[in-house]
Amino acid sequence: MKVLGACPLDCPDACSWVVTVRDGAAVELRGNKEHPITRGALCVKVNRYLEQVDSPERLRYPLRRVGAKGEGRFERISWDEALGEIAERLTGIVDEFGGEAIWPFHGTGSLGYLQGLEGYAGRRLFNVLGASLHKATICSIAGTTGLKYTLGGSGGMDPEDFAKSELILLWGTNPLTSGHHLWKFIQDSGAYTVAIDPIRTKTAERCDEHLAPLPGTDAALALGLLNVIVGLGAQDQEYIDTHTVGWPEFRDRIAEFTPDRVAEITGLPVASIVALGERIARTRPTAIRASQGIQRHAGGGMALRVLACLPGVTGDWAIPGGGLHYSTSGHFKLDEPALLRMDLLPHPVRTLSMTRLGEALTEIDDPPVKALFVIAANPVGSNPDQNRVRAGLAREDLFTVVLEHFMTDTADYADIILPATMQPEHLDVLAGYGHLYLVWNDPAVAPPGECLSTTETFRRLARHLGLTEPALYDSDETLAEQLLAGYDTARLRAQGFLKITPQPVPADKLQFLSARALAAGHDPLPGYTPPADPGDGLVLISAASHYFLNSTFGANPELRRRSGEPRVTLHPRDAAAREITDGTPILIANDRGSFEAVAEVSDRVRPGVAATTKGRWAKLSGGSTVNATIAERDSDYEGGAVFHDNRVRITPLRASADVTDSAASAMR
Ligand SMILES: Nc1nc2c(c(=O)[nH]1)N[C@H]1C(S)=C(S)[C@@H](COP(=O)(O)OP(=O)(O)OC[C@H]3O[C@@H](n4cnc5c(=O)[nH]c(N)nc54)[C@H](O)[C@@H]3O)O[C@H]1N2
Ligand SMILES: Nc1nc2c(c(=O)[nH]1)N[C@H]1C(S)=C(S)[C@@H](COP(=O)(O)OP(=O)(O)OC[C@H]3O[C@@H](n4cnc5c(=O)[nH]c(N)nc54)[C@H](O)[C@@H]3O)O[C@H]1N2
Ligand code: SF4
Ligand SMILES: [Mo]
Repeated sequence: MKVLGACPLDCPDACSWVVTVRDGAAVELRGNKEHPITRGALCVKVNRYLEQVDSPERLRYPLRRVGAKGEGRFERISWDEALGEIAERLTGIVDEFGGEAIWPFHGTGSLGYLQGLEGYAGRRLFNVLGASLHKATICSIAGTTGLKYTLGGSGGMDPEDFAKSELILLWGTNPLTSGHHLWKFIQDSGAYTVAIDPIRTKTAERCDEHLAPLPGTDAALALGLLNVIVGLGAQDQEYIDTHTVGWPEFRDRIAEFTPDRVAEITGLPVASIVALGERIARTRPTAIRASQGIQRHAGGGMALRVLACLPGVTGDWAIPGGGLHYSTSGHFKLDEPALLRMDLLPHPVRTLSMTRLGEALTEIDDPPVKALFVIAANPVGSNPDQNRVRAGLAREDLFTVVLEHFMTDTADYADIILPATMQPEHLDVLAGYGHLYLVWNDPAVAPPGECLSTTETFRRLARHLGLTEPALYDSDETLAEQLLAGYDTARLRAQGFLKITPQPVPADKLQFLSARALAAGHDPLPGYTPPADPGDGLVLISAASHYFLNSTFGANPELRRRSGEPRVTLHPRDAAAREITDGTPILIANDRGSFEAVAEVSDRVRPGVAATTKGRWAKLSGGSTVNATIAERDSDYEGGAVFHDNRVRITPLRASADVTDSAASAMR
């Protein structure tokens, strides 16, 4: 038997897949050949998904903590005991502190609307309890907000149109690692390709040209390119006059960013800036692919605003194969209100920012967070400020429930662990963020042990709480129907995918001058916001690993073997200055924390920059990871994370005993 499903992971490609079931077991998982983006191929990670499903390490039964928080010692209990205890604790907390003392902390482990998606799973129940709202600030919010200021929406180009481009700028994005299906469209185009990335990534290696600016300076670079374009008189005046707002003001801003000034800010040669500006000026259509990595900086939202203005000046927004693709999420108009049922809230409640978990758990007192539900997230591994997150999770008075597949660094801190189903075992619906297709996932096999879907877990918890609201008991099919009102659900289910009609881009006139930005307290004009880590040392970028998906797969034996030990790459000049050679064990530290790795000395990174990858498990990497060095600081718009705006001191490990001491004392 073959069952259609979809990859649930936080990846733009939202692949459609086919599960082959024999004797009740999933024996094969393949990319769906019919899906126009998946085209039969998954990826190096998800080719091993069934290994994860069948893993001996998989959590199969509810567990109760018997050791200290963080120690990871648990005993098996029944679902009735687990849910009974949770109901009792929640009731006590709501009575004493109010519902807002509960924080449903959602990660991106699954992007399924029913089983995982940030802020969705279980929200109806949390609404009835009056729990705090979760703001998903960890990934893409700054860029999305910047795009909304400029474009009115954040949807952007249809990625399939990249096949029609003549010039493609891969700007702060590494598709061959973090969403490789776009690459086929880039290849089909035959376009001239330029990678703009402080690191010579797998993608940059395959491009015709690579520019390596200093991190966090992209807005200045884009303004410099526009300076060249406008200097040549190559702006599309007709597009500007009919489709944009605020050109005279923006033109003045552009004039401030001469190639000389931009060269100084970005660390790029003047000639490279001028040459690329000239190339853009003469090439239609030009497409920009920027993704989330580029906006993990103090000025990340501003960077996306400026990037979206570029095709507004050249007129590319009006040409198929031209424009900007960041995330297609904004094109999907599903009936989210029907799914979320915010009307069930008894009164307005506060919102807590995902990236400020450490602060919230250790400082907030109005009311304090007393119950934390961790749903498809691994904040010890993936959040900023690992040490502060650990300190918060270690609080004896905090009641932590973790819904998981594996015993992660975060699950070690749980009071109760609830075993969750994996994708071939439950029903779900997803929307791609790197294409315009809805994808459907039917359950193919029965879950192992006593694993339950997130939806069923919350239906049962509602019963244990004695709640009578009928919406808390809707079946998965009903939830999907409510979400997909107006769509042909039968067709979606039968074929596994369905292309949606995109929203117009820009939604109305493109706002060079943004009244919305001004109203939110920001510069109404796009500009350049410099990096903000006040520390010294190299800028450490921790981008997507080829072998892990955030911290998912971080314990898969084969993928760990292939990724090797934790490495930090330094430019030969920066390495020599620190007496570091290739293979030297090093300590990477700042005032927030430290971790250990092996040095890789290579000109793949530009001087002043160091590179590593995200997704390691702390307990499999000597106790801490790069996230111990990252600040819980907000970027410019809406509290976005600043993972790549991170300065660190790097020293050879043997000579750094004193540094370790000072890092440890900084942590205390
Ligand atoms: N250093 C550094 N850190 C980063 C980033 C960075 O660039 N650099 N990027 C950040 C980004 S972009 C993101 S999106 C965040 C992601 O951070 P998180 O949302 O914490 O993602 P993961 O670390 O993958 O953890 C997801 C967990 O969900 C579990 N899971 C998967 N599916 C399900 C399910 O259906 N049900 C349940 N209950 N659990 C499930 C997985 O087993 C996994 O442990 O990480 C951020 N962390
Ligand atoms: N294999 C794999 N795929 C993934 C993920 C994963 O962990 N592993 N994570 C998924 C998730 S959650 C997300 S959000 C997406 C994110 O995917 P991407 O947007 O690709 O995110 P990153 O890998 O963080 O950054 C992309 C590139 O931006 C570069 N970069 C960093 N700072 C700057 C800068 O200031 N300027 C410029 N020009 N470039 C910069 C980095 O060096 C990196 O090569 O990928 C998804 N896909
Ligand atoms: S992680 Fe991305 S590329 Fe890999 S199977 Fe999932 S959606 Fe496809
Ligand atoms: Mo993300």
